[in-house]
Amino acid sequence: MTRRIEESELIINNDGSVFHLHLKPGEIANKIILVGDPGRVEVVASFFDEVELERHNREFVSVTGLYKGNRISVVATGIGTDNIDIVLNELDALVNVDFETRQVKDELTSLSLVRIGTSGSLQEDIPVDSCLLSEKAIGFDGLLNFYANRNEVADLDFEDSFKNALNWNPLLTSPYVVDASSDLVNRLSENGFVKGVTISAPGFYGPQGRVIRLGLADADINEKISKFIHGNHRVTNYEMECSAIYGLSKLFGHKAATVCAIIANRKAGEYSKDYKPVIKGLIKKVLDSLV
Ligand code: R1P
Repeated sequence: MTRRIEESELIINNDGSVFHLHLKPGEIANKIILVGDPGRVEVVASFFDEVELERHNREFVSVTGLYKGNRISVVATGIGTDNIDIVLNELDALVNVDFETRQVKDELTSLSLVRIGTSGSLQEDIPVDSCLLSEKAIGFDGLLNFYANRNEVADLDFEDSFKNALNWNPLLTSPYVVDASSDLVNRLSENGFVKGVTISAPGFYGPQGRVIRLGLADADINEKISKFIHGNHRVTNYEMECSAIYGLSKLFGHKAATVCAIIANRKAGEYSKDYKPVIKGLIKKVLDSLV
């Protein structure tokens, strides 16, 4: 007999939907595209042959439909790894918790999650309007450190070498490093995306080394990050969700990968003139890789 999950811990709305996503069990597909921007959901859904359902609550916008006859969902997460904690836990509950008995099911479902995002490059040779597949994520956000067994899914060797190279500031949360699903990376690689290591930051300005009016605790952090090498890996880009998606997916037993349009090159100081067509092309490639 498994534990009954209390009403306060997994909140189910009166209509039977999960607290934030407002989706009911059965309303999401096993293949899910995650996007940060709620407006991007409509762009993904515009490729669907037919739409089965649309739902929204706060920034969490979801559509389930068919693409080339395959059931796919797209869910907007909004910005940040704190939102990813909500989205991943609720998506997992929708497939792996029985909402009637409030118990974890005996037979678990593994989801395939692909994030399509936007990102800033930390290497001069990765230009704006290119697309980058994150083989590994570094979490500056600390989310995974709240969960048991984080060490079992993390690349501890990479973490140590990264912290040493950066002379890690003890006032910051310890970074965690987690790999993408190799299965999804292999499938997405067929599109010829540049591969890299992505930092997810808990902010857009200071936590990504941007100075507008406020100075940084470590003014050289991005320089050190760009030069860092571990084995055949270098750190390629910043965004704000990938680490938590990889970390929680590994703990839950789901598959995850992230592909981003590079819309800024932080080394060259450049920003894309119009990244929307790049995102559109990226969505089509990811959809075709999933079916
Ligand atoms: C910041 O502007 C947002 O853009 C990036 C970051 O990860 C953050 O969410 O991704 P999205 O375009 O997917 O939102």
